[in-house]
Amino acid sequence: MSKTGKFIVVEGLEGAGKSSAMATICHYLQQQQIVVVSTREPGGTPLAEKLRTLVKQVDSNEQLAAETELLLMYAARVQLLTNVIRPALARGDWIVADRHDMSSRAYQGGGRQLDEQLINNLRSSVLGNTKPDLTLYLDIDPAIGLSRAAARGQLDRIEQEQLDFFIRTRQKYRDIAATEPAIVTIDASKPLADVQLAIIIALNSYFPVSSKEQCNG
Ligand code: Z5A
Repeated sequence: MSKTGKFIVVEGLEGAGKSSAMATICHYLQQQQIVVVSTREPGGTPLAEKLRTLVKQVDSNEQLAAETELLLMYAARVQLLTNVIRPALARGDWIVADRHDMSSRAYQGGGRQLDEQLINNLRSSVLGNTKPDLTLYLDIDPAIGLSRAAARGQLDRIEQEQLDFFIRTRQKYRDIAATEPAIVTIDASKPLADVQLAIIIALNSYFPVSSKEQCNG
């Protein structure tokens, strides 16, 4: 029997609590003796990390075109899929990802209002068949998320967008989550302990103990 790991993605606006969720998921899986590889997007390979720096930096000399931003996100994603995610899944390891394709659909499709057909063409051209087995979407009012992010210090280029941008991004996230399978929406405005419990319940429901044993076998 071929060994294939599972691909879990955490999504949501800034300050939704993705970093905390990543830690909860990794800890939970490691307790089941599952080998976990955690990733982040954009980033996760040397080249993709350089692209991350490019898209996050504020450059007062040249504005980044929305289409360029989209292409950089997918360039970074293809590097990560090719060099990290697919090899890990083929080994039977589990991927726990801080953002993936849903981010581009929400931020570049919803926030930037880029043509959905353009994004879908790009997705189908470059992503291949590797899709998340489960996406945990942490839903948060952007005003709350941004205030959490702002408390950490200086805001990056995307975080400096107007509230409207994040309202559109959240709406797109919610639209996708409402219509597509294997996405669980979690109310991220709740206290951390409640969010963590909701995450564990979702993991147990999608990956009952028997599937975890099979994965390690
Ligand atoms: N982007 C894009 O546009 N298109 C794409 O395709 C991709 C990404 C892949 C990545 O930045 C940026 O790229 C992002 C989207 C865009 N831009 N924006 N804006 P990033 O990775 O640096 O930023 P982020 O992903 O938004 O991460 P973040 O700001 O660190 O958010 P977080 O990880 O979700 O939050 P956190 O660090 O876990 O929590 C924030 C604070 O809230 C922290 O102090 C926690 O202790 C606190 N917290 C967490 N949970 C709770 C609860 N439940 N209650 C109270 N306080 C909490």
